[in-house]
Amino acid sequence: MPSVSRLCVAVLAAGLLAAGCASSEPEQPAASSASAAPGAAAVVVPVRIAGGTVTPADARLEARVGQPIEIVVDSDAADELHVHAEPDHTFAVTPGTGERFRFTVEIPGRVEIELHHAGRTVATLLVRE
Ligand SMILES: [Cu+2]
Repeated sequence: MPSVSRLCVAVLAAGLLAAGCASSEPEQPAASSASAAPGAAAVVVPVRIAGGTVTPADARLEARVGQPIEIVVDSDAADELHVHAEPDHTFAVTPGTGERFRFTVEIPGRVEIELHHAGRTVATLLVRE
């Protein structure tokens, strides 16, 4: 959705990364403890786009700073995944099954994962130190 993309750019330009495209809630400080060990198991987020329906819808997930996060996409349409981390990540989704996108988050906080063409928030990660 172009208007969402533009809003997103505006939000990014304003430096309000943790607030996401569609939300202005204050960021919650994360409780501090040990960081994820190198080689920690990935948080896997299965995403499905079929006939214009996206699942999941804003799933709530937790991860550690530095822990790999892997989004596995089955889709019948092209889209754009946007991860609202600092720095943010944008991945091009192409139609197909088992497409994998992997990233890590280095700054604790709330990270929204959005599909910009579908205009949906797929998941929100709570990333702790
Ligand atoms: Cu976005």
